[in-house]
Amino acid sequence: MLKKILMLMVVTMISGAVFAAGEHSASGTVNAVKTAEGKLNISHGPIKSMNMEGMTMDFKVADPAMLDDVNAGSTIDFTLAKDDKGGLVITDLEVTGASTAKAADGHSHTH
Ligand SMILES: [Cu+2]
Repeated sequence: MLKKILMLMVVTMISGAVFAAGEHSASGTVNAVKTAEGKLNISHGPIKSMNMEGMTMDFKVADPAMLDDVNAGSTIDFTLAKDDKGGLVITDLEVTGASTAKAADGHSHTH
C-alpha cells in the first residue's frame, strides 16, 4: 500500500515537471545581459515544443536577480513560460558554461 502511494507521488512529480502547462525547456548562449531592461539576449537552439527555430532574441527574466549569475558568453539551460500578458519570460535558468567576459549592457557581437 505504501509502495503504491509512493509510486503515485513519483509519477505525479515527474509528469508535473514534464507537462507543466505552457513551460518550455531550451538552451542557448547569452550574448548580452540587459540589466536595465531585465532581459537577456540569447542565441538559442530549436525549441521544438514551441515550434521555434534556433535564433537570436531577447527574453525577459521573471526575477532580475537571475541576471546576476550570467555573463555575455555564458551557456545556459532555461525554462520559458508565458507571463500574464502573454509574453515569453524565463522562469528558471541554469548556467552550464561560464564566461570570464564581462557582460556588455545592450551591446552584443560575435566572433
Ligand atoms: Cu526564438
